[in-house]
Amino acid sequence: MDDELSGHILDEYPFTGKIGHKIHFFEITDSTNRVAFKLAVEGAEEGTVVIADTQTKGKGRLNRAWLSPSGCNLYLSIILRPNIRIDEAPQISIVSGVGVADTMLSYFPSSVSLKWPNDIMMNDRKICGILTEMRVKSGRLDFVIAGIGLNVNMLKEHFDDRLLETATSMLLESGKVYSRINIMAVLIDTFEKWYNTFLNNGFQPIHKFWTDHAYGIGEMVVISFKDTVIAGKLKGLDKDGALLVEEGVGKMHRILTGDATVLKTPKQ
Ligand code: BT5
Repeated sequence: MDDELSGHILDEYPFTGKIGHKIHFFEITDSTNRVAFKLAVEGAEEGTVVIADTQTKGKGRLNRAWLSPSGCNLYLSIILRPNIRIDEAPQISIVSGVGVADTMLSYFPSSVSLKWPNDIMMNDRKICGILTEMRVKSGRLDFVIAGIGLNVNMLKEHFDDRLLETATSMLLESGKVYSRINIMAVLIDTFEKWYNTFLNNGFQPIHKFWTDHAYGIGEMVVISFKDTVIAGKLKGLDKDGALLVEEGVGKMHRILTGDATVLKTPKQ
């Protein structure tokens, strides 16, 4: 595949905003989130980006693995230092999802949706996962790492059997090969736009975008977290970013963490 992503290409690219003013590129690393976390602990500025061509230990949530083959996808982590309360930090996960979904909408205007808590879906398949990790220092939010894994030119042979059923890439959706540097530039720009919207105007505009593009609203959903399972109707996000699931009539659960399985009703 001739879609090269290198330190040299990134050095030449005019990232003019706050995000991407400093980019650390690795041909190979274990996890860009781990590297970004370490840099942030050492004092790296907000907007610093860590990106790799491939990861040997790409992380999902709850110690799950993120499949990270070389030469085809984007694996990047952004250091953010928002001046918000600790209990507002999970909203950064939603802000990040909105940034990626809006990026995808400029390539695929009709088939992008956001699945709680952190997946970007394309035609019912996962095209991007987001892992946010934070550090609290002296009782205050020190930083948040927004880790984004976006499947750009990934081919069927890159997936294992299980992911073949559940995952996709931009190439698989359109038959086109994309320039990763161009996608990254749009992603960084769009991410910054939504991050600034959040900082300047609060969570409400993020909530609106998420709701307008949510996956599975009104459908039955099963939420699992550790040993707890809740089944009910997916109602949306509350004003703070928690998921609302209605079990039976009127018994509303406010869910902050977990995995969602949407049980889609077959289309007539
Ligand atoms: C996520 O976790 O979706 C968060 C993934 C974040 C990855 C980025 S890459 C850059 C940065 N550095 C890191 O080390 N991580 C971040 P979760 O919701 O737990 O989903 C993980 C599940 O997604 C796995 O158990 C698989 O089922 C599936 N999966 C793994 N690799 C995938 C891929 N490339 N595309 C689609 N699905 C995948």
